[in-house]
Amino acid sequence: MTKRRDFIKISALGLGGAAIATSGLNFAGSKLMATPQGGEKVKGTNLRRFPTYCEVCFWKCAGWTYVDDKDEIVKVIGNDEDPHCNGRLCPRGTGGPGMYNDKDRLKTPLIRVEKNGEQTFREATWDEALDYTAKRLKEVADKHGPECVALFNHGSGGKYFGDLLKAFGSDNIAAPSFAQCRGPRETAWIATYGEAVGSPEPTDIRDTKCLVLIGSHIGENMHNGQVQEMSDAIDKGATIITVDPRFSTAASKSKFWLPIKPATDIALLLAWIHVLIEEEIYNKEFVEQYTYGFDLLKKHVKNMTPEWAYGETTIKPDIIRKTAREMAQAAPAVIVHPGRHVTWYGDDTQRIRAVAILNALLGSWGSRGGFYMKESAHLPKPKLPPFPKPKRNWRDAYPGQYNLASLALSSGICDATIPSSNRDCSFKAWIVYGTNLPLTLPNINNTLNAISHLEFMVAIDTMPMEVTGYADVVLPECTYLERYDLIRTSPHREPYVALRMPAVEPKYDSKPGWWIAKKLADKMGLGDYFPYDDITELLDWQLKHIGSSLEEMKKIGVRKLERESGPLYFTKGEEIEFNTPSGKIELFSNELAAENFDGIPVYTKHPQPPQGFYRLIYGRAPMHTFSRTANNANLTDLMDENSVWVNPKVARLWDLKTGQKVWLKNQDDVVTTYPLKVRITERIRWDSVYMVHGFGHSKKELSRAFGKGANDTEMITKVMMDPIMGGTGMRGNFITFLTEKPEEVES
Ligand SMILES: Nc1nc2c(c(=O)[nH]1)N[C@H]1C(S)=C(S)[C@@H](COP(=O)(O)OP(=O)(O)OC[C@H]3O[C@@H](n4cnc5c(=O)[nH]c(N)nc54)[C@H](O)[C@@H]3O)O[C@H]1N2
Ligand SMILES: Nc1nc2c(c(=O)[nH]1)N[C@H]1C(S)=C(S)[C@@H](COP(=O)(O)OP(=O)(O)OC[C@H]3O[C@@H](n4cnc5c(=O)[nH]c(N)nc54)[C@H](O)[C@@H]3O)O[C@H]1N2
Ligand code: SF4
Ligand SMILES: [Mo]
Repeated sequence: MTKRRDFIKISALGLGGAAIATSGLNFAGSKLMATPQGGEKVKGTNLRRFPTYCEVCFWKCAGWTYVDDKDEIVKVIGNDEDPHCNGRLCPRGTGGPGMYNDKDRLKTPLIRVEKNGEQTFREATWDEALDYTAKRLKEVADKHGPECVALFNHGSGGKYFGDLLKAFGSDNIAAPSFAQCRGPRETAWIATYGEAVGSPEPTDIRDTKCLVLIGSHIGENMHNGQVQEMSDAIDKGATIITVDPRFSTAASKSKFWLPIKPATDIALLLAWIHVLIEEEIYNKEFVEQYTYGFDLLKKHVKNMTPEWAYGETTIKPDIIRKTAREMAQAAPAVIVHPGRHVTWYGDDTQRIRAVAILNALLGSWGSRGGFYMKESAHLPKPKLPPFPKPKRNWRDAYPGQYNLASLALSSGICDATIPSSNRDCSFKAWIVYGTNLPLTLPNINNTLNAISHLEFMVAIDTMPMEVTGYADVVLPECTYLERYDLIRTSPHREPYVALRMPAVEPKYDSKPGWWIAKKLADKMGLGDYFPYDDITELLDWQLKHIGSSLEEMKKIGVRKLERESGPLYFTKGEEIEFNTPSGKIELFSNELAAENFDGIPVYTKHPQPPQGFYRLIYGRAPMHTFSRTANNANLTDLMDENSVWVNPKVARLWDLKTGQKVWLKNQDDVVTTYPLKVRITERIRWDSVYMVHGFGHSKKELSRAFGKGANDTEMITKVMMDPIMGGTGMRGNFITFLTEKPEEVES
C-alpha cells in the first residue's frame, strides 16, 4: 500500500502567522451567526426552549432544547406532537447534549502540512481553509474533470454538499446508509411493489396482530417510534415472532423465538411461503387482484417443505408450520418487517425479496396493521441554475453491473478510487461529510488504500474521528443543537414538518454545514446555487408556502399537514397500478429477470465457520449510535465498551471466563487492535459470537472512546457482494479467540 498521507493525530500546531495574515474576511460576527434570539420562556422557570430534531441517529425525533439564563443547555426532551417520538426521546437523544459539551470536539479548521519531514495539521482560519479547499478541488477538476470528485455523506448536512458537488459537475453522491445498510431492501421493494420502503418504515406496528422480525433487533435498534409502537402492540396482545441466532431484546418479548443458523434465512422464508400456499392459507383475494407470477412462485416452492428447511436452518418443521399459520391468522394485520441494516450475506436483495413476497401473500401491504401508505410534506424548492451534466459517473466504473442500485455505492466509489488497469479513470478527491469511513466501510485496508491514492480529501465532522486523521483539510461543524438545518419532511401516516434551530451559539470556531457549503460554493464561483445569505430566508420562504412561517415553527417545532394522497390503507377492491413492469405486485420480478437474476429468490448455501472459528455477527446497543456516540460522556456513563458474546459451550471449550479480555482473530489472520471482554451467555448460538459495532477507537483525541472495546470492522475483511445492487454483505467473517496479547498488533 502506498502511504501518501500519514494518519494524523489532531494535536495541531497553533494558528500560524500566515493564517492570521490572510484572514481579512471574518464571516462570523455578521448577522448570520448571531446568538439565537428568543426561545419561548418556559413558565415558572428561568428556562427558554428551542425546537430541534435529533441527529444522534437518523430517526430524526423532534424535540425541545432547554437553555437556562446563562445560555447553558440544560436538557433535550421530545416534542409531544411528533409521531417519530410521541414526546419521548430515546437514551441517545436524551444524551445529545453530551455531543455539544464534548471537550474533545473539533474546534477549528485544520490543514495538513509537512513540518520537518513529518505530516501534521495546523490550525487555520475558515477563510484560509475554504480558500485552500476550493483551490485543491478546482485543481483536481482541471486535471481530471469534476466527475473525479465524490461525496460521502450521512446526516442532515449531506444535502448542502450534494448540491455543491452537483453544481461543480459531479453526481457521485454516496451514503453508507445505502450500500452498507438499506440498499438491498430498497432494491427488493422497488422490484416487488414499485416503491422503496424509505425511512421511517411505513410499518403499522401499533395496530398489528403479528410482527415478524427477521434479524431486526428492535429494542436494541432503538428507532424510537417503532420501539414504542411495538410495545403498544404487545400490550394489545400482538404475537411477536423473532428469527435471530441471538436471544435479542425483541426475542425476549416474543411468543416464538427461532434461533436460526445464520445465513440460512432464505430457506426459512421459502418454507413459510410453501406452507401458506400448500395449506391455502394465503390471502387469495389480495393475491388474485394485485399480484403477478403466483403460479411460478407456487411451482418454485413446491419442494421447499419445512422438513427441507429444517436441514438448513435448524428450525423444527413443526415450528415453521405453526409460525406460518400464526401469520396467516393475523393477516392482513401482519408485518414481516423488511429490516434496515440488511447487507449480510451478499444475497440480501433476494432475501428481502422473499420477505416482500411473504407480505404480499399475506396481503399486508396497504392494510391496517400491515403497511400504511405513507405521505411526506412537499416544500417548494428554490429555483437554481441548471446543474451541469456530468460527463460520466460512478456507474461507468462498473459497466453492466449494479444497474438496480437506485443510489450511488459508497463502497463502489471507494473501490474505484484505487487505480486499476480495468478503468480509464479513478476518483481523485473525496468530500466526506458526517461519516466515519474507516469504521463504516468493510475492509479497512481497502479503504485506507483508496484514501492513499487521493489527491485531496476534506472531512466535515464534529469530532476528531478516525476519518479526519486522513484528510487534507478538516472542517469543524457545530452540533445539531447549535445550528439550523433544512426542514424535516420525512414521511409518516400524515405529512409533518419539523424545525431544527440553534439553541446556543456554536462553540469554539465551529460552523453549521449549510454555511460551510455556501461559503465554499462562493469561493468556487458557484454561489448562485445557494440563493440566500442565511438559511433562515430559505426556511421561512418554504414554510410560508405551506401556510406556516419560521416564526410559527419556532414556537411549535412540529406541524401536521393534511394528507393529499388519499386514504392510509387500500380500500376494498380498490384498483391500483403499481410502479412495476407488470403494474402488479411482482412475486416473479420481471425487472430482476431482465437483468439475468432469479425472478424468484433461490436459496444457496453459504460457507459455515471452519473448526475452531465462529461467525462474527454484530448489532446495536440501545445507548449508542455506531461510532458517533462512543465519546459522548452522557452515554459512556451508561456503556463505555463492547463485549463479545460467547455461548457457554464454546467458553468451556476455550476455558474462557466472563470479564476476561480476549483479542479476536479472523479467517485472514487479522487481529483486533484492542482486546474486549468476554460475556458468556446462552443468548447466542454456539456457532456464532456477537458484538456491538462502534467501539475500539484508535484516536487518542477521543479521550473516553480511545482503546475501549474492539472494532468489529477490523474483522470484516471478507465482503460478500450483492451482485444485484452492490451491497456489501459483512457477516461472512469468522473469528477465533486469542487469550494473550499477540506480538504484532498494528496500531
Ligand atoms: N462493521 C460495521 N460496519 C457498519 C455497520 C455495522 O453495524 N458494523 N453498520 C452500517 C450501517 S447500518 C450504517 S447506516 C453505517 C453508518 O455509518 P456512519 O454514518 O459513518 O456512522 P458513524 O460511525 O456514526 O459516523 C458518523 C460520523 O459523523 C460524525 N458526526 C456526528 N454528528 C455530526 C454532525 O452533526 N455533523 C457532521 N458533519 N458530522 C457529524 C461523527 O463524528 C462520525 O465521524 O455504517 C455501516 N457500517
Ligand atoms: N441504538 C441504536 N439503534 C439504531 C442504530 C444505532 O446505531 N444504535 N442504528 C440504526 C441503523 S442506521 C440501522 S440500519 C438499524 C440496524 O438495525 P437492524 O436492521 O435491526 O439490525 P441488523 O444489524 O440487521 O440486525 C442485527 C440482528 O441480526 C441478528 N443476526 C445476525 N445474523 C443473522 C442471520 O443470519 N439471520 C438472522 N435472522 N438474524 C441475524 C443479530 O443477532 C442481531 O440481533 O439500527 C438503527 N437503530
Ligand atoms: S431514536 Fe433516539 S437517537 Fe434516534 S433520533 Fe430519536 S431520540 Fe435521537
Ligand atoms: Mo443503517
